[in-house]
Amino acid sequence: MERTLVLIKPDGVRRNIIGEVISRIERKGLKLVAMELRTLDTDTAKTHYEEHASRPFFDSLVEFITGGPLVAMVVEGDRSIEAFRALAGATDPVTAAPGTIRGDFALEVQQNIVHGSDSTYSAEREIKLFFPDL
Ligand code: DAT
Ligand code: MG
Repeated sequence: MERTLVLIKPDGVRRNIIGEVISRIERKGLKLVAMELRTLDTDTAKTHYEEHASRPFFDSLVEFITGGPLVAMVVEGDRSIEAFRALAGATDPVTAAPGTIRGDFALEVQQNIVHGSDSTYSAEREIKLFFPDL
C-alpha cells in the first residue's frame, strides 16, 4: 500500500469545502490514515516547498500557505500518489479538467485548493515533516 501527503490549503478551508475534498478521496476508494487541522509556521512551510525556493512566487506561496489553518492528511491506497494527483487535476486550475478538484473549485494557480505529493520520495519526506510520529 502506498501513502501520500494531501493538504487542503487555507483557501479550501476558508471556502468550507473540506468535506467535499474528503468525500472525493473516500469515493475514489482511498483511505485516510491521519488527519490534522493546523496553521503552518514559516519554517515548516519553507521546508515543505523547498524545491521551489528559487522560484519568483516562493515568498508569496509561503505567505499564502501559512495564512490560515489547513488540513493535513495521510492518504493510503494502491498508487495513491498518482490517484490523488488525478483527483486534484493540473496545477493551473484554469486548465485543470472539469471534474477534478482544481478544475471544479479554483481559478488562480496559487489558490488551487489542494496539495498532493508528486513521488514516493516526496511523499516520504512530506509525511515525515507533517506527521513525524506516524
Ligand atoms: P503542484 O501543487 O501541482 O505539485 P508545483 O509543485 O509545481 O504544483 O507548485 C507548488 C505550488 O506552487 C502550486 O500548487 C501553486 C504554486 N505555484 C506553482 N506555479 C506557480 C506560479 N507560476 N505562480 C504562482 N504560484 C505557483
Ligand atoms: Mg508539487
